[in-house]
Amino acid sequence: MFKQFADKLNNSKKIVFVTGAGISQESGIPTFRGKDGYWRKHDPMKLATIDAFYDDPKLVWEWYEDRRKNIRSAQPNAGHKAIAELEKYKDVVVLTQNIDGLHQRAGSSKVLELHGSIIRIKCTVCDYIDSIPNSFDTLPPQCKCGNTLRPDVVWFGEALPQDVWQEAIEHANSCDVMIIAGTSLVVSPANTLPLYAKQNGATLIEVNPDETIMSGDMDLSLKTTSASCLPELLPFIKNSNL
Ligand code: BV8
Ligand code: ZN
Repeated sequence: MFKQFADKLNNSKKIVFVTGAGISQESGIPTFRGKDGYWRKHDPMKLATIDAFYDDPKLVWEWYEDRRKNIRSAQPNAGHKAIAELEKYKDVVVLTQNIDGLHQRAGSSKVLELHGSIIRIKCTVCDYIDSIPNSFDTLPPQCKCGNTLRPDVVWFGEALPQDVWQEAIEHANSCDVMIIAGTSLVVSPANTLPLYAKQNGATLIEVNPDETIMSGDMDLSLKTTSASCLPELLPFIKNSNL
């Protein structure tokens, strides 16, 4: 699959991965827009908003608790593991839209969570932030300041954490290969990262069984799944010295 880019991959210094829900699909985690994305007939796009949270914080918490239970019982797949393995040979950075933490569980050390993490909570008012306890006595859980706690994720209409976003742009601007795996590239500003890399002359490789809005701008668009495809990268990288 990667034969025509063997030299580019072999000589690459820095590889940046931009990933989305599709890379965790083979770990049994529903994607956002796929037919399996709906929860109790709720459209995830509608639930992942501050308005939905203030309308019905218990419902939104139940949604995250359901997802968290599913994520806890999930395992990183061959796609996550291949990316982690590549770190032995190249400078690898993962810019993920996923809040599931599976890249880190696979062993990736440089992961930027553009949209936050489901295993962190924060207060809606004070600056309390913490990793999530195993379970809550009541939903929505309360902060010691008396206000409501929320998952430390970025909801639609909310800005991304600026320090994380600025760092993500720097990585996109300084890579020589960008691999975009398992994302529909519908959500902004994450979907602008390939543009930064392209402007920097990087080689863009897409891994997605379906067409995306940027498939035409890719140097290589592999219409397959990430768990079956990404392990095939290793032979092209292994025999190159750092
Ligand atoms: C912001 C965290 C500004 C929570 C998420 C109108 C037009 C354009 C843009 C907008 C608009 N209205 C609003 C906007 C901006 C909005 C946006 O982009 N909306 C889209 C829907 C149009 N963006 C925002 O609101 C962002 N914030 O702009 O702030 C601002 C600035 C200053 C001050 C205030 C505000 C915030 C966006 C982040 C939202 N949070 N997640 C949670 O997860 O619960 S987004 C969430 O959805 C995910 O994180 C992810 O980013 C996104 C889902 O996209 P994908 O991951 O790509 O998943 P999807 O299901 O779409 O696709 C899966 C793909 O995988 C498919 O292509 C499929 O074919 C493929 N696939 C499937 N199986 C496999 C596979 N590929 C490989 N292998 C497989 N096995
Ligand atoms: Zn508080």
